[in-house]
Amino acid sequence: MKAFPEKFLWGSATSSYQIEGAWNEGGKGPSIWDAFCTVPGRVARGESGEVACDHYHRFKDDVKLMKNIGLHAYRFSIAWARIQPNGRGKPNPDGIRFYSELIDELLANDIVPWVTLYHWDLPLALQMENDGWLNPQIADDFAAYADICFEHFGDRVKNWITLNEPWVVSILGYGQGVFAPGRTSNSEPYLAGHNLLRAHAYAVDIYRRKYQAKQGGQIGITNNCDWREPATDSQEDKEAAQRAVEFFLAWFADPVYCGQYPKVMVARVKDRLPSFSDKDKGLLKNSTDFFGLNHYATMLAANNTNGSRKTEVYGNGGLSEDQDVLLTVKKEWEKTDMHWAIVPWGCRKLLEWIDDRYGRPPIYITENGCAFPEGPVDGKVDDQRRVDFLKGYLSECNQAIANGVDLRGYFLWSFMDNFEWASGYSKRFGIHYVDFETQERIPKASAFWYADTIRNNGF
Ligand code: PNW
Repeated sequence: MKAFPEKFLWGSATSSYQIEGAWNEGGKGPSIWDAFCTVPGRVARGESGEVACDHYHRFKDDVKLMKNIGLHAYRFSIAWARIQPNGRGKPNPDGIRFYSELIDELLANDIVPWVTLYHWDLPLALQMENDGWLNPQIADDFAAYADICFEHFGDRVKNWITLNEPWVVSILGYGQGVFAPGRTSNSEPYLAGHNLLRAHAYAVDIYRRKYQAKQGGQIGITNNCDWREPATDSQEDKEAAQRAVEFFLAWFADPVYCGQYPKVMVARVKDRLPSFSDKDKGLLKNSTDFFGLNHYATMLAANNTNGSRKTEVYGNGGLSEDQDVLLTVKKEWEKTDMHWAIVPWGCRKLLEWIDDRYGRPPIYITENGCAFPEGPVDGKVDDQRRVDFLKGYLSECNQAIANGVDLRGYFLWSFMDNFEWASGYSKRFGIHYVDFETQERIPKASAFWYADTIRNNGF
């Protein structure tokens, strides 16, 4: 049996646009994902989050399901456009009420809420009127929105995550254009990333000055990163793998720990990488109370001088021409339905890399999981491959802890099948199966396995 530390936090996660539906109810304004889904060809089969899991109406039943598997914690996100329909100004009472009731329901069931303030569903008005994350003004807008959330929910919410995966927002939203707002550029990702970091820092500053002492919570940021293993033992490939992780993760983690971008990025991106003002540097440095990590996959990295060979994998390491890194996967590695390679030891190596670079920070894995297409047979869903995946990744987490990493919790993505962005409803990450016609939920074998694991604090 793999036993975890007594206080290890076992959770599961979702996000607003992926599960709530009710896209225009309760005074909610449109978000960039509501708009993006209407653009022909952007989302598989023209699907959208209009209804999704109808969680907005079914949240009480969903909390019951969480209680059934014994979750300690539930990570969800707040839709900014429910709180401020135009992204600015007075809070919308119905939006406040919805999240307030959800939080109360969780607490009544002994489930600790972990709240993400931004999981990609930017109020459309801020995109149309202000160019979204390209405009420096957004840092103040985001901080004002965060202030409203701290004020209304902070008496009960003690765990805040400012942003989910600024890398995805920047690279997939402004570089490759496969996510909202669908822009393609080799400079905008660095500008968007810069303003995302500033927004994070301004929100944390408000929390720390106005709320933290009184409310007694913690606040941090969640970044995503895959592991990059050197393709060969050559010095060049080792450097390429290191460079790839810096372009992926240190891009956002160095500023929040050290107040600056990694040297390798400054040297290579040159004037397309903005620089921080002294004020911003000061606010960024040490602006996270924990390291939030979303981790899914591993690739091999080789040096690729002058970007001569092209990596063509969805969700690759970013703007590859800036990195001169060629990414590949081993044929024998098993892949999920997203074509992401299942390499559990990659998770341990990444945790150790973080531990080393940032001086043993407390780490929470805020997402890990896999898409497999299994559906119900005679009312049951046998997703043994997901159970195997979880065993593999959790074993390596356990080993990382044994090796000295301060890993404090794990949130399984996802609590239920949901709207998987550009892939629509076809990619199923949930430990609960969702029938999107009837909205019936069926716990998969992995949900029962996870319940046992939580109960035993190991497996
Ligand atoms: C994360 N990539 O997204 C998100 O936080 C979730 O909302 C999402 O459902 C989950 O992972 C599964 O996709 C990512 O291309 C999307 O590297 C793309 C990438 C990574 C994470």
